[in-house]
Amino acid sequence: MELNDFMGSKSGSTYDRLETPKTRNAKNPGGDTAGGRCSRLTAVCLGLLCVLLLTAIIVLWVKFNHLATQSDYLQRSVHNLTVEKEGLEASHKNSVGEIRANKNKVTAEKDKLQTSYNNLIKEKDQLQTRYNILAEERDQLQANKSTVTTEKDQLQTSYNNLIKEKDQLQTRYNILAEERDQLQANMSTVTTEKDQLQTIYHNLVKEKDQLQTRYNILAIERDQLQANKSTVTTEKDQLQTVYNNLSKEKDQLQTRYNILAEERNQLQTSNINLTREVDWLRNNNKNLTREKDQLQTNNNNLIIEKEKLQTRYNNMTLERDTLRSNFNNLNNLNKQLQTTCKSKVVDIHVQLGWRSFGSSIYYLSDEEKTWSDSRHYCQDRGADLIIINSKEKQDFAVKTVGGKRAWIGLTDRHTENVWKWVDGSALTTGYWLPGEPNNAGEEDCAEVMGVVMKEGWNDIPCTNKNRWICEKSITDN
Ligand SMILES: [Ca+2]
Ligand SMILES: [Ca+2]
Repeated sequence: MELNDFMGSKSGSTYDRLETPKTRNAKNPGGDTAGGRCSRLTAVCLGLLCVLLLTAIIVLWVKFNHLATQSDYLQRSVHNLTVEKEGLEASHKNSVGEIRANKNKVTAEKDKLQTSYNNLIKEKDQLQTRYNILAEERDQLQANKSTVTTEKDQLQTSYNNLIKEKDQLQTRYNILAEERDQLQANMSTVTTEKDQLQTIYHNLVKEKDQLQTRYNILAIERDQLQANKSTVTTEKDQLQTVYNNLSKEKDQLQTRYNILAEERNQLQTSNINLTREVDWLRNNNKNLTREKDQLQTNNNNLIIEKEKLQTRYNNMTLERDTLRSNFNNLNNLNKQLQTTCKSKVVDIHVQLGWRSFGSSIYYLSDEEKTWSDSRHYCQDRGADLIIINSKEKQDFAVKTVGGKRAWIGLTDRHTENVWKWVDGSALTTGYWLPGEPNNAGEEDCAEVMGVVMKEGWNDIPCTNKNRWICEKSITDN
């Protein structure tokens, strides 16, 4: 109604304001064209304005309704909150009342507890006192307990000993019981035997009486027999003498019989052997006769051959004597040539720097080579490194190197510490310097030193370079 009023009032006024020009235009058609156009434009603008206003009014109406709804909701909420506040206030009042009531109860209980606490303090003091008393009693009891424990241990020991003694006594008792049982068994046996013996005794007494009677009879018979015995004894002695004589004769005869039997057996054996020998000799005789005939034939042939050989032997003896004479002449010539040749060889080598000593010549090099190269040098000249196998040769070598040093033909390169000469012979006597050979750094070749106070041998590495001494035997050439 308000909106309609509003629209009606608005429309009416606007219409009034628009009515005038239209009316004016209607009143003046075709009079003023520009004024009509202006009026229409104004009317359109007013229409648009009205539409805008209407739209704004609708939006505001919608918002108003929304706000009214929210306001109702808020009012209901406020109402609910008010109700709740009142409920809470009532609850608060009730709670305060309860709390106050509880506080009074708690205060009363606190008083009771205080009273109880005081009572408990008193009881605690009493208990403390009683506890102290009990502690003292406990200590006393503890002391008593240790005493009792000691006594208990002693009693336990005594008890154990008694147990052992009891066991021993039990064992002895068992043994004694067994012995007693055996003795009882023996006693019953002995009693039985005693009864038997009693019976036997009575029987024996009877027999003794019978025997006494028989003994008397026998005594009489014995006297008679005693008389007979002396007679028989005399006869027995005579017969014994005869028997002894006969026994001796029998033994002699037996001995002679045995000797004769042995002789007979020997003769029989000899007879058999002789028979065999006779047969064997007969056979041999036949064979020998045949062989003798053959030998006789052979002997005749041999005599003929011997005569032939004797002739040849005589001829050959003559030839041998001639050849021997020729051989001696040639041998002497050979020795002269050898001597001449050796002296020539020595002369030639001496001219080349070699030195003569004994049956060999020696060469001391001026240059230096390894042990192997030095040896090759010597071998290329029909010689080898020097072999020092005597004191004279050692002195000669020392004198030859004269204050220097040189390789000799001694090495242990094949087996460590087994020194051998270049001809393969083993070292027997060495002239080593003190402390040598020491193989200090694989030293396998020997050198001779002629330095004063150091005249002897030393082992050094074979690859060292050194002078050397060649040795060449004159008798080999
Ligand atoms: Ca060595
Ligand atoms: Ca050495």
